[in-house]
Amino acid sequence: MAEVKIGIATRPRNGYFENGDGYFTKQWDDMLFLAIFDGLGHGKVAAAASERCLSILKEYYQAPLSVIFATAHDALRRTRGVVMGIALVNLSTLLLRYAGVGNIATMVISDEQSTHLISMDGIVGYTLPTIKEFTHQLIHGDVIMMYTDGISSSNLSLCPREQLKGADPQFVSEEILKKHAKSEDDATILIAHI
Ligand SMILES: [Mn+2]
Repeated sequence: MAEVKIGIATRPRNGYFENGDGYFTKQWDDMLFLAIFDGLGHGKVAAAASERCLSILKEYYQAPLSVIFATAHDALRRTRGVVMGIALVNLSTLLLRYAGVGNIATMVISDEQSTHLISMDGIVGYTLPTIKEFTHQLIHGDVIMMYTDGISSSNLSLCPREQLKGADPQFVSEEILKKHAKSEDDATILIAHI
């Protein structure tokens, strides 16, 4: 089975203690589950939605993606809601399945090109779209990068591919958070080397 290296960096909006962003990763058998989510707003209300979402993922990560989103949607109805992206990788076949709702950016960075995976409009807990899964065939050496809108995409696009692919993902995640996080929002980035 592939050895996967994962880096994650997250921090709340400047001046806040509670973080409305969250993440959950899990590896079992030959499966890898990667999720990041962003509770709407910031501070306590966003963190409450985010914590509820985390508890659902911990319980349901082995369920089909559509079931995970539907379960989280029900559980988050009386919260501000979250936007969320979930990537599920079969580490034997390297097939990636992705579903995202709302403003979460997910990219696969290969030697030749970067592929953006599509998230659907909506808010988990408020307006859930029909969940569509997208698939993408990975190869060894690919990098999966997921981040919330607290990271500036336009700045991040300047980040060299060699750095993303070459360096330790935890180091790179922390560097990106330092350089490209917006002071006025919670910010999270996850990088997985497949
Ligand atoms: Mn945000």
